[in-house]
Amino acid sequence: MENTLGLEIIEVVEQAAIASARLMGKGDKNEADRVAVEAMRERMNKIYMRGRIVIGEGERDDAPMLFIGEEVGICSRPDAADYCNIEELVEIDIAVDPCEGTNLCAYGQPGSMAVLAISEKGGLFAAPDFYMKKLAAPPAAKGKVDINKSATENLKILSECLDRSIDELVIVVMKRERHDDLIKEIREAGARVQLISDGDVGAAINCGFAGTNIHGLMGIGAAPEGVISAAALRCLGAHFQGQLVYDPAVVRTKEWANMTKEGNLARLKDMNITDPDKVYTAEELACGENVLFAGTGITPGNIMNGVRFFKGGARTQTLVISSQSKTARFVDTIHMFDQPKIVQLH
Ligand code: VTB
Repeated sequence: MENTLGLEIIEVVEQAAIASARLMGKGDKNEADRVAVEAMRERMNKIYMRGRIVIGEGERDDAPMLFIGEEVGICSRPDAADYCNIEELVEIDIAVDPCEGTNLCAYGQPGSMAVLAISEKGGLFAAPDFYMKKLAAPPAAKGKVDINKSATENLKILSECLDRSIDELVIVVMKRERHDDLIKEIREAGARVQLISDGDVGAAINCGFAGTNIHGLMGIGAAPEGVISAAALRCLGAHFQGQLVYDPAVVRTKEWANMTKEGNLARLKDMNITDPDKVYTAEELACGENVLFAGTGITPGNIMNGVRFFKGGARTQTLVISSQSKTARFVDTIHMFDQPKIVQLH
């Protein structure tokens, strides 16, 4: 899978990031998202693959593009038999977030990325549009920290696994009212908190690399983003656990103001999620034999640069993590927009 798709997948996230970056700082998050979706879809549909969106912009009715269930790639077209040897092509599931951290992009803040994860069919958990309690930690703490334990206990475990005192730990938490108690607990336990306004995928991935000075991600973010984070962290051998959150009183967002816990539980049941309290590991959320994560920085982040435009082009940085080749590659690309066509000499 990696051999045939890897390079083209890089271009998918690069194109989405460039499109969004043109709107960086313009204050219009919907437009920053829309152009990324369009660019991602256009590039994806030029790839010889049979892809299906399992995590995307929402259900078909409210998302015109990259909606859940949408088939992408040349070999998904009705006339695919004319182009591809369909029987031989592996069917691929794709989770996308074309502009992760739309607010960050719209307001010129660090940490927005164009991201996706792919795997063979059935290899990614089709997370519903719910919230998810998340715990991410470096490889050394994998399987040792536990989302069922308190933050205080997990900080002790982290400090042992990483061989550093608790006050040397930095934990990322999204700045939300629902995290007030969690933030207080982390601080009281002696660790330091890095508050972010958005973009918990980037924060989770930072936990997978040494030298980022980020040692954990705790708190509640969106579930689809949790699956993309899990895909990256699984490939990196780092820790990720996620548990769906369905109680509006816990989430405390105005979007969920009119929802009820009972109503949400019924929605989950309709989606065949029989155990709504299940704690999923990275390996369960991204269970495929081969998993690939790709992300391009839109605005600058901790481990990746954002898109930088120059006369006639742009430069991007992309992180590609593969479970198959056990590699994390940083791909630095110069895009030449105005390059004249090379004349063929006979
Ligand atoms: C979460 C988080 C994302 O938006 O979805 C957040 O996972 C929205 O949370 O990384 P609220 O509904 O509480 O605002 C992001 O930060 C950006 O898409």
